[in-house]
Amino acid sequence: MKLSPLQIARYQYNPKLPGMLRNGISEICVKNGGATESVADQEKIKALFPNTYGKNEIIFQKGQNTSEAKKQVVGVILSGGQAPGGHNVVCGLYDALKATNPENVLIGFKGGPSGLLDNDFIVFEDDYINQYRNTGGFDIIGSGRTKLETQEQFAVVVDNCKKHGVNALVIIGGDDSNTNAAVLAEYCAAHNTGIQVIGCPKTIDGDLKNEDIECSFGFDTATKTYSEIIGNIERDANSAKKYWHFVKVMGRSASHVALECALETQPNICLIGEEVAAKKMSLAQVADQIADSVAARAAKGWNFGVAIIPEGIVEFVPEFSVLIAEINELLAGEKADKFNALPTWADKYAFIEAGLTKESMAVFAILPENIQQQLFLERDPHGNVQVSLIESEKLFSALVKDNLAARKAAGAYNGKFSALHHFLGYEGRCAFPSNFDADYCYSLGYNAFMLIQYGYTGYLSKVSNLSKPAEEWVAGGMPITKMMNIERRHGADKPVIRKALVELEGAPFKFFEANRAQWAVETCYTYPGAIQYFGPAEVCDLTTRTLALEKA
Ligand code: FBP
Repeated sequence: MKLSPLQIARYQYNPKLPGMLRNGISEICVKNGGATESVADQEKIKALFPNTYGKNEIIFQKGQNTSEAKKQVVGVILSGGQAPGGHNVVCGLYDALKATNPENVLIGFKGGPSGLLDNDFIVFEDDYINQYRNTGGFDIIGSGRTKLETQEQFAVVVDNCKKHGVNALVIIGGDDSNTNAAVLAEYCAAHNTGIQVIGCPKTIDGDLKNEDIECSFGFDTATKTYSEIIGNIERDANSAKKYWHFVKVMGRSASHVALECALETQPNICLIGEEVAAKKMSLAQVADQIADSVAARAAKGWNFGVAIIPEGIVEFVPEFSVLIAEINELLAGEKADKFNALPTWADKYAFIEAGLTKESMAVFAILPENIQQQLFLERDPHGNVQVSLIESEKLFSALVKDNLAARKAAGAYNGKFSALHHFLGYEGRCAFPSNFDADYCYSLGYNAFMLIQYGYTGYLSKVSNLSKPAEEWVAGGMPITKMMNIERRHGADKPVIRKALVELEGAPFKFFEANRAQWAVETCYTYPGAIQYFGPAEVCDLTTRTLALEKA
């Protein structure tokens, strides 16, 4: 395999550990924090997790290592969407495991949770793992979205673990995967399997965070990658002065990615789904807000601009989510076959018109035809519309175009509007991890092994104080049940980790809110440029603006 110069240089990079983990394995001891309780629904969660609920938070500190000396065989999986730094979690885990006892074994189950079910695995060795240090991607063992949630699946997992003598599993994933890790930990404890389960917080979406988890890994690198591109687009827009760029960024539901990119690049417009929902804005109102910026800038002779659109926005527009619910109902079960058998779009349109309420039909009717058709294309495994496939960047630019045409007809606008569209998602998920993510992920993996070594189960590897230099980071663990509450999912009450949406009272949104009126009309673009891996710390070790504002 031919290596790029950066790849070779990144192999030499030594990720920074929190100060308390730097003295060598023999000098890491545990300091107990208080007992924990879940964020809500305490009695119900406690009843569901009798063996793993309410345990102490812990932090590691310098001191005599008192953990039991025994051979450890640890399994690891990567679960869900790729996020930069996943390889370093595995490397940190491997290094701590081998430093503790060279006889210890790390097994990677391939392709995500399905690898655990199919017993598809590799045993890590130095030569193999060294090729992945400080690199992006999840290709070290692959990932997948199979959900591990039934008792039958757990029994298979335990069986497969026993074949290898695995006594601990590390699950690297987002809120759903870590919810499942907690349920698996409880199962393993209840069945006296002797298998510990530890989670690690991953997702570029940034929605796995709370008072304990300051950010999920991958968010830093992905948003920096998108921000670089958005900054470049802004500079192009400001040079050519002839296009409005509509840039959709990933983030399946929460708008953290969009908000962070806006803080980094100061575009003319950034929509925040959570605000749209809180203000119960209609599609027309959102389009009107964007058109105000287009018109104000056109009045200055600036027929160009940049708008950031979060991927999950449409679900936050109340009238649109009602429309989607009605479409899901319209196509439920066999009705989908009847619909798909209709020969022309005109026939399908008539079917839709007959099935939707008057209100939803009014919303449907204002959508451009390509978006209308997208609502009836691919369905997810539950038969629902895949909202993330909707080209919301095109939807909003089309609505803005109509709005401006109406303004022009009324003599209220006399500019030009030429829109270009971009979708930034996969470009950022496997980038070389920033120094922050390289350090954070390595620390999460290293720390996960220390939790295993000290016998914990049902815990999340926790590294905090992240807005400070790595030396001051605090490593420890907390029971996953602490983050849980009961939510309605697919018609049943389920214990789940609460997803973190953008807080409209939080410092990052407040900063954006205080500045956006000026950004909408002026040209205040900032150009973050590419992630820097080598050079002064103030350029290379920057955290996200979100984290900096939250911790200011
Ligand atoms: P995770 O929640 O698993 O981390 O994945 C997040 C994400 O990157 C979203 O931003 C995006 O909507 C989705 O994955 C895309 O999924 P897929 O990789 O299956 O196309």
